[in-house]
Amino acid sequence: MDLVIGHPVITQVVFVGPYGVGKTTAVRTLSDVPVLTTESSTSMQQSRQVPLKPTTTVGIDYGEWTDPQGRRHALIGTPGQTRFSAMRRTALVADAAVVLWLYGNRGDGLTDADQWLTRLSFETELSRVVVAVTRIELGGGPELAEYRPILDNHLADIPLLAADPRGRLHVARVVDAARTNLEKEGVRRDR
Ligand SMILES: Nc1nc2c(ncn2[C@@H]2O[C@H](COP(=O)(O)OP(=O)(O)OP(=O)(O)O)[C@@H](O)[C@H]2O)c(=O)[nH]1
Ligand SMILES: [Mg+2]
Repeated sequence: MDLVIGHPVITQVVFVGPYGVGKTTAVRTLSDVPVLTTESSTSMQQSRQVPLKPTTTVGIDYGEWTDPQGRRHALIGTPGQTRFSAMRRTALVADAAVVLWLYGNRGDGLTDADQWLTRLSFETELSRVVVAVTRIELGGGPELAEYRPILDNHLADIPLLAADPRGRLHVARVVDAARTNLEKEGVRRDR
């Protein structure tokens, strides 16, 4: 990968969430430079709710994206597996915007959302977090609106979107929401 020294990146957007939800996919979908990944082959068995996939992120995935207004974003994928959670915490630097990707086709989707927000509340400020729910169209999980009270329980007005990590426009919308949210957070801090 060609990295240009001193290349200005304005926003760091960190993707977090459960194993296999699509964090690496989202980085690959949107990045306009070759993505640097730390994927390793996995021997994890397919379980009821987790897709079988040949690789898992053990460190950081890194891509970059220039939005239509010319703003440059670093896209950072983190590992979903608990055993690599130290890497996630390392990526959650103080000035990062955070996207929590969740499965939208799981019966326990609301519990999962609640547990991830609790976890993140110890690792970052929830005012930096936006929530992106995948796979809603597959069914089997809650309606998008059902996530709202769970989110509000942690912090009012956490942005909530449905998005497919494989869709470029979807991921662009999510990253834009994360950037906008971070800017609002900046305004709140300046007051
Ligand atoms: N059907 C469907 N598949 C999806 C969707 N989003 C992601 N996927 C698939 O789910 C898989 C996600 O894999 P990864 O991107 O490696 O997931 P990850 O979150 O990086 O996983 P870890 O790094 O292991 O935590 C890919 O095969 C995607 O194509 C979706 O909305 N619908
Ligand atoms: Mg990954």
